[in-house]
Parts: sequence; C-alpha cells; structure tokens
Amino acid sequence: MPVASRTQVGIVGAGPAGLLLSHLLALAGVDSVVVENRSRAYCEARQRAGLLEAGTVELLRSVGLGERLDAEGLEHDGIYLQFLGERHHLDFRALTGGRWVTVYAQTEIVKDLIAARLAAGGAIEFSCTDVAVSDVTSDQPLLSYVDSSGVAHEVTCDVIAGCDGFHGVCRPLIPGLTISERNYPYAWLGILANAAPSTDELIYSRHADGFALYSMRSPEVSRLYLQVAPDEPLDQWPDERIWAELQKRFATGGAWSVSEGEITDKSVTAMRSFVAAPMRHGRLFLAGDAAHIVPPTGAKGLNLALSDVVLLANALRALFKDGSWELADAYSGTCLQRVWRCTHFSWWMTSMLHVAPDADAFESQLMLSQLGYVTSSRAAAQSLAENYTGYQPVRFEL
Ligand code: RFL
Ligand code: PHB
Repeated sequence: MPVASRTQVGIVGAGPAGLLLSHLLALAGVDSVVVENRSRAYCEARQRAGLLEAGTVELLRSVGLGERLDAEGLEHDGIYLQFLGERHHLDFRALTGGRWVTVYAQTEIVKDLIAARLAAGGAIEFSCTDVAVSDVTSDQPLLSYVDSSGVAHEVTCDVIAGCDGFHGVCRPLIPGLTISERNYPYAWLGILANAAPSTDELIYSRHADGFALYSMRSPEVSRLYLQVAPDEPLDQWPDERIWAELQKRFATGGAWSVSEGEITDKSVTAMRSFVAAPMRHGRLFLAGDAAHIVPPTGAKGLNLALSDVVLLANALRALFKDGSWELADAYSGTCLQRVWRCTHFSWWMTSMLHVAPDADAFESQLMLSQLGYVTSSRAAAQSLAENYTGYQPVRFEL
C-alpha cells in the first residue's frame, strides 16, 4: 500500500520554477511538497542560465534570497553588440532610466532555493521514480511517486503545479493544447572555462561564420557559446578548435583577445521556440519550461519561469486565503501575454544575430541593417534594452 498524505500544492520538479513556488507559498502560509526525479547534486550542477533581469533580482531580494546573489552576482549596466568586426555598447541604465541585469548562475539560484526550503523544514523529495499526476479535474488531484528508498507515496492535493520542464509529465495531461513551435537550424555549443573574462559585459557577436556569445560566471570563470549545426558532434570540437573559433568570431582587428583557460564543461543545446496554451487544466497549472521554451539569445527562459511562478503564487494565495479563483482563472492568459512578448524578443534577437545556413545575401543584409539600427537609434536601442532588462516585471504580494 502506498503511504498516503496530503498537502495544499503538489509541485512536480525541483528546478528554479518548482523551488521558488514552494518558497513563495511557504511565505504565504501555504503547504507544498516538491517531487523531483533527479538527485539534489544533479539539480545543483546542471549548467544553464546565467542572466537575471533587474525585476528578477528585486524579486529574489524581496523574498529573502538576496544575500549570496548580492555578494556574488555581477551587476552589468549593459551589453556589447558586435557585427562586421566592430563592437558597440548599449548602456541599459541610461536607456531605461536605471535598469540593469545581473550575472548569477541558475546553479547558484537552485542551491540557494534548496538551502532555504530545507532550512525552513520544506518537503523536497529528490531521486523519485514513477512520478505521476491524476484526477486534475476533480477537487482532489493526486500526486504519486516512489521515493529514493523505493517506498510508494500518494499525496492528495488541492492543486498541482507542473514545474517539470520541457520533458515533464504534466503538460501532456492538458487536453486540446495549442502548440506553437519553431525549431531553428542551428544550436549552441557552450563551454565553461577557468579563465578570467577579458570583457566587463556580455558580448553578442554576429560573424559571417556564425554567432558567438561571451558571458561569465565570476571574475575567474568564463561562459562562452558558439553557433554550430543542430546535430553537431561534440567530438569534432577539441578545445583548440573551440578557442580558435571564439578568437575569430570576437576579433575586432585590435590587440584584444578572448582569455583562454581549462575547459571544465562542454555541451550542445538545441534552439527552439515553443508555447503551449492553455497553461491550466482544472486544478493543474503549468509554469516555466513545462509550458514554454525560448531560444537562449534573449536570456529570457529563467526569468520567464520565475515570472510565471510569482503569478501562480499570487493566485494560489488568493485561492487558499480568500477562497477566490479570480487570479487562478486569469493565470494562463496573464502568463501567455508575457510569454509571447518574450517569445517575440527571443526570436528577434536570435534571427538578428545568427547566420542561418540557408540565408541568402538579402537576409544577411537585413539582419546587419537591423543591428546597425539598434546601435545607432536611441529609440531602437531603448526597445531592446527595455525587453532585455525585463518588460513589466511582476510582483509577489507579500
Ligand atoms: P527546469 O530547470 O527544466 O526544471 C524542471 C525540473 O523538473 C524535473 N523533472 C521531473 N521531476 C519529477 N518528475 C518528472 N517526471 C520530471 N521531469 C522533469 C527536472 O529534472 C528539473 O529539475 O525548468 P524550470 O524550473 O521551468 O526552469 C527553466 C530554466 O531552467 C530555463 O528556462 C533556463 O535555463 C533557460 N536559459 C536561460 N534563461 C535565462 O533567463 N537567462 C539565461 O541566460 C539563460 N541561458 C538557458 C540559458 C538555457 C540553456 N539551456 C541549456 C537550455 C542557456 C542555456 C544553454
Ligand atoms: C549565460 O550566461 O549562460 C547566458 C547569458 C546570456 C544569454 C544566454 C546565456 O543570452
């Protein structure tokens, strides 16, 4: 017989979305259980996002998660856009009246969230198998799983939050989903290197041979990406080839170069836009990558996932504290407006900066013209800056 228990919110997935939701619900006095199929060590080490919008930083600070973020996060006032071998600076603070972005890795946010939940006595079950959700159109949906020691559990919930990422089990439970999708004809080869970044801010570079991004994790660690073919075999990319390609795609003709060092992580990520609607069915609510994916060029995925979670936490608080379904009923529509804004921005940045394998000279000239426009028109730069630093940030109602 499975061990039976109950909670208010059953959360599937201990990524940034599921963990933050559990944290915000606890602040609102709402119980939850988080069920994750990977180990804690795996969740804390998965290399992904690095860039937080100003609103995300303000949110994390406002809910007691700012200590290490403020000590170790790197605040950036802008970015560089490079094309035709010339580097141009966009000053976000000046363009947006004070907005910025902060480099603080998703791995660190996940570590901070897990530590905060465990310190507060929160329930997170790692390394589960057979995770399943049922009865989402009843008043008491069920979350079932087998824990890391092989014991089966059935948790009766009031609501289930599907925060289980793109390959999770929750999205397929929504009947009649409308899927909007675009697969891009390129991927990113990402590396992490023990090398002090030779740039103070991120560089997005369009080069005739493809896009490259110079990011970082700390004053000692660089994070760099190269546009490659979607099915690119990693074994074709020995370290020397990666560095040579990076040097070429970031070269400006001067003495400046990318500083090199030991490569500690190497992976290839597909580029995809994906939006599933609606994000709710009965008492099942999707949040984050479970419902939508953006290509990483706009640095939006994590920020978008956390915005969903704030809206969901506000809605569930109203439901459990005041018995009001109003915000819960509006949840999917409210999220999808932001999702589509970010989907457009991410698609636009991606198309402008990458060289599509089938692009002709006409298309390349259009993209170069667009880059020329955003680096010479204040209005165009302002639009990019407003989207990049976070358009209409959401607030958690404490
Ligand atoms: P996650 O992080 O995928 O977490 C989902 C969790 O659910 C678990 N899970 C299950 N658990 C139980 N049962 C099941 N059946 C389960 N199936 C899955 C998974 O193990 C996992 O722990 O989704 P979440 O929480 O929605 O967070 C989304 C973000 O991870 C994602 O959007 C960002 O990483 C995207 N992204 C970036 N976003 C930014 O905002 N800024 C960036 O600079 C940025 N850079 C990036 C990125 C993503 C990248 N990759 C690798 C896709 C750079 C890259 C290269
Ligand atoms: C990262 O640091 O991993 C990063 C930064 C900006 C992006 C994508 C990824 O647009």
